[in-house]
Amino acid sequence: MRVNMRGIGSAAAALLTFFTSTWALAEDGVLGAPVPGQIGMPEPASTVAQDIDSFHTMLLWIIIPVSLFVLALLAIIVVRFNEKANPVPSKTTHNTFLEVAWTIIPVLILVIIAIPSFRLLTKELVIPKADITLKATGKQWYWTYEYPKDQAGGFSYDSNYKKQADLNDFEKQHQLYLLAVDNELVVPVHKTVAMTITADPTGVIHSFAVRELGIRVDAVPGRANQTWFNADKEGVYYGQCSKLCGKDHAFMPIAVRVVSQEKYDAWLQDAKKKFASNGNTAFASAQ
Ligand SMILES: [Cu+2]
Repeated sequence: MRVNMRGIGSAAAALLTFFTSTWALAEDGVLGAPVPGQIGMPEPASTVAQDIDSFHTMLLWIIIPVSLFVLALLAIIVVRFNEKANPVPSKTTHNTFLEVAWTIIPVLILVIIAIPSFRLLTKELVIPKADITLKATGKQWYWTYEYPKDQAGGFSYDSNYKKQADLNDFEKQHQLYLLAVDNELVVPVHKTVAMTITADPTGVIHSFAVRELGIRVDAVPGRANQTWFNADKEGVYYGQCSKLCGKDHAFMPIAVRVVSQEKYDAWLQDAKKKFASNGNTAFASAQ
């Protein structure tokens, strides 16, 4: 049978166009949302997210050889030591060399994994000096964002998912239903943003997670958890509540819009007026 190389070539080209076009940039930066046919991780937009990706890749390079090695051992046992091939089994019960080896080698592998793992955890948990501190409160079932008095004039607003009918053309085109929200969280690019994450005291546990920014923190009633990110690309990044919190768990997405400092300042002026009726928040940045 003759293989039609031309056909395969054009199919591959079409596929490539499909993948690259769905990665198209939003009007003002990266679109940090899943795309149809996506394979692998979305492009990281913070150093923590980059480190999470490289740690994941490193684990893959360890897991694959380990799995193949175990598979090979199993295959050898099945072929060489079945009842037919090996009618008189060995009565060996101990082999000091083997026992030491199969203890030490896995321990070494775990140590090799533990070092970058702890380094990454430390990076995530030790909050660097923040340029802005924001607060997100998980409620049933939406998020409330607060901007501190001393850094942004102190205002708060609710962020609800957009109904199908309210989606704009861009959001429809990129299938952002259940990701797009009415009021996004807006932050400046290249600035360290510390976030206090909590949940409504009368509510349930949620989880604030945005993959491309490398953050995922539980929002627990009565507890103030902390996380941070420093976005290195302008764009809009989507996340979802990542703890099963109840009937509308799927309907409380997170949208973070990363903009230039000028655009952020302009947005801040508008937002202060727009959300003034919500009352000033007493929330201060505790820096
Ligand atoms: Cu939730």
